[in-house]
Amino acid sequence: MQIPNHAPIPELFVSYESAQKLKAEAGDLPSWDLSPRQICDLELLMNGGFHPLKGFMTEADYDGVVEEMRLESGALWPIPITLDVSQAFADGVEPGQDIALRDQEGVILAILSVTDKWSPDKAREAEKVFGADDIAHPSVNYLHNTAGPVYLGGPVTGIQAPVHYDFKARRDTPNELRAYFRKLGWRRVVAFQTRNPLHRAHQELTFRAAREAQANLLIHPVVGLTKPGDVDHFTRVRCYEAVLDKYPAATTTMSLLNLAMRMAGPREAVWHGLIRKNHGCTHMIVGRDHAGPGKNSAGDEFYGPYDAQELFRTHQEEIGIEMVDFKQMVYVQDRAQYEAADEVPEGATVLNISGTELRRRLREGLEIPEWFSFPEVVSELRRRYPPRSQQGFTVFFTGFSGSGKSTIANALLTKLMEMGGRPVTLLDGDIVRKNLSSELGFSKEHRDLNIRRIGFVASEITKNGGIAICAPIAPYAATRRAVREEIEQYGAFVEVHVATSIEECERRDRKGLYRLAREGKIKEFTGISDPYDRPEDPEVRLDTENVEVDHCAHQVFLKLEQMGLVAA
Ligand code: PPS
Repeated sequence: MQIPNHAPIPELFVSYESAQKLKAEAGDLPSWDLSPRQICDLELLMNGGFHPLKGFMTEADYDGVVEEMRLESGALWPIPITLDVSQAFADGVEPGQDIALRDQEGVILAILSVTDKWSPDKAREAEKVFGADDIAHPSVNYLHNTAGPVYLGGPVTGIQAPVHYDFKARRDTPNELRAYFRKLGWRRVVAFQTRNPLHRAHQELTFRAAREAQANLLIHPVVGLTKPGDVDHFTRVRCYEAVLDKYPAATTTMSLLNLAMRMAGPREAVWHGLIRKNHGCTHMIVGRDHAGPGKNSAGDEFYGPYDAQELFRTHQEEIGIEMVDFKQMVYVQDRAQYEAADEVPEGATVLNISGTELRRRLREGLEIPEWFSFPEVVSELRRRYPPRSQQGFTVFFTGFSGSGKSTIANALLTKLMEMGGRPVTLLDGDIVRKNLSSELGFSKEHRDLNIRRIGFVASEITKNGGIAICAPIAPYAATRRAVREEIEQYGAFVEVHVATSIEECERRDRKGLYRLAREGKIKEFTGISDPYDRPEDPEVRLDTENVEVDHCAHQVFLKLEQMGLVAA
């Protein structure tokens, strides 16, 4: 049943006194530590954002939703809201039992009275809900590779909402937004769902949508989980705040929605509509490719560009919210203004900058024109995505003991320090073993741990805009790959293979260790009695025999220049 916008939406919280009592009792219950996605889902279940759901879905609700977008009651609901758990946890829980749901710090947020426990057919869920059992779809990937194998369902009793430390004043429950609209006398409100920074085209289209619907505007960005690789919400919120000033006074507001998106295109649009209805909106903008997940593994789009609008239109009445379908806005150069793509006069010059092109310009520090975005937004994005020559990165030397890693790494360190600009740290094998890994030996397990520690420190340095130079032996390819993946989330990873042969290292034997290894006095010695996986595709491979150290360091420096990591 739809709740009229002037009335409050039912929440799942109990009174403060009951919550205190429940909290004390819940200490004895089996407890499940919620994943970040489950915390988002639970928050919207408890605060009424997912009304009419009263808990995590039962098997009957789930089947109905997967097959025909309907709960057992017949109500429209397109996305499964399920509590996935591990097999081990599920084995210890039976229907009829209560479990405590905790956040990642262990705070009890709710009690789930388990009525259903089942192992879902994930391939069917993927096909029906997301349109294909293809892990190129982020939610299908999540379903198969992150979600647990068993679902628990049943009603939820809310004890307390998840705590947020960021942008508190910008977060509103459905009832808080309903009350706000009532207080301001906003009877018609058009919601704009977004997971991206707003540029001029978005401002133009939202403003027009509000005018067309004769409504006030709610910018309602998602700050829960969005598509992997999106601009982080801290940056986005600062950008949104800058754009808010561009709307006529008192027409527009912004509120942050802690939703975990599923990128389910058409079904997601319907879901967003139901959620916005619960938040007291009367209209919602659905644009081209709403909540699109990108391309499938064959390189084609998962959904047609207007599938979301079509499905929304079919169910509009039941959702209880009117769709404002939106045409793409483009900049018409001759008229120096934005216009709907389908209204542009023939022959006019139209300008556009795609998301990929914007990222390229940010990366390379190129101009982003005024017609495209607001200077405040561009400067926030530039702060977050400085050009490569100002970003952090890691140079990771690998090679046998005595291959020359430390000497070349030191020479590179000096060159980079001489240049200045960014802090540089050298994590040399020996130094790390003294300071970070003094308790470790040279078993495979200990070497892995050692390299992972180096990787962690290097990733933190890289994330914070510094340069990390690492110089361990790092003999195992799999561990080097893991470190690369960790660091590449934040900046470049430059693998340098110091390819001095084992024969040459042994001939040099600068520390006398090879002789001891040959005599069996040092065990598990790399290259003698322990393996070394030769890097297959390093960014740089150095031949050190008959070559000056300085020349080797220079080769690495040239590579850094070529990659745009140091200014030419
Ligand atoms: S690893 O495998 O990456 O964890 O090794 P690393 O931390 O770089 O440490 C290598 C230095 O330790 C000395 N050493 C040994 N190396 C290889 N195998 C064994 N068993 C061993 N025992 C001691 C050696 O001096 C290495 O220093 P470098 O600077 O590489 O010559």
